[in-house]
Amino acid sequence: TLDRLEEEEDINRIHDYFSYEHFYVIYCKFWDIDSDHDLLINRDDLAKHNNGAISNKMIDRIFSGAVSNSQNMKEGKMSYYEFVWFLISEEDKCSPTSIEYWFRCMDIDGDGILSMFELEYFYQEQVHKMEIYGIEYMPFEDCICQMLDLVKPEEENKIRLKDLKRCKLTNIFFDTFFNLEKYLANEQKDPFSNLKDPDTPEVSDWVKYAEVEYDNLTHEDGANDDLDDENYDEDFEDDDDDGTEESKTKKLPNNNVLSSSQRIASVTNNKTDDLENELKRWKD
Ligand SMILES: [Ca+2]
Ligand SMILES: [Ca+2]
Repeated sequence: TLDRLEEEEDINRIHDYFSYEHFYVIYCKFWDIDSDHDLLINRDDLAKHNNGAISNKMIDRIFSGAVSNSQNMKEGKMSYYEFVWFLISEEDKCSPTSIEYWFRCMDIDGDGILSMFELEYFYQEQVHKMEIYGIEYMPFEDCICQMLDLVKPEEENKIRLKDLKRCKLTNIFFDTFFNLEKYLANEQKDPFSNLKDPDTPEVSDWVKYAEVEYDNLTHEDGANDDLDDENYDEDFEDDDDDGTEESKTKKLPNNNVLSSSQRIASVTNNKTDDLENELKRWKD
């Protein structure tokens, strides 16, 4: 029975990870940047993600085959399946899978060590952007002191995967090197505010992100479309009626107007089964 219990817990976890809301959020993000809607995005599409938050050097690394060697990636195209992996890694930089993802991207020569040279290579682009925006920045030497202090690698000046997996603030580490927007936001925050409180149930950064984005996307739907007042009200009434947890995960807000996200939803519905299978394969 113990085995079975564990198994069930596992199934619930997977289900938590890939609820309908999560599919919806990932799909909307994908659809947004997939300008010709052929369900493949290229490097320039991905560079548009979150208004260009990810550095160009990192985008190039993602498309270099560092994290995926699939046929479409070899042809410079990222599928929805690889985008899922990317987005979860991007929004939850503390999970072991994400740490591996970004480590492989940053370890340019693949020797299992993030060298000072590799770190500087990524930091240069951040500096360049901060110069353009007129933001005061730390010289690389100071930045690296801070990062080594954060990660505390076993061997001096050599950051290995196991060092990062031990570190509790890998989001700060990674954002420093390739996500300027999040790096600057982290600078404003108490670095330890992200540490998990052992007394509260653990909610991953990914789940928090997906909840906020799902809310934004479903409300945007009412606010951005050219609705007259009547439809606008109905939109929100429906939203309220569907407020229970169960219905929220089972269906989308039931608008009377064919909105952009409904069109996405109809595509999503057709694809969800395929994607779900694909995702399960990926999880295994
Ligand atoms: Ca496309
Ligand atoms: Ca290396």
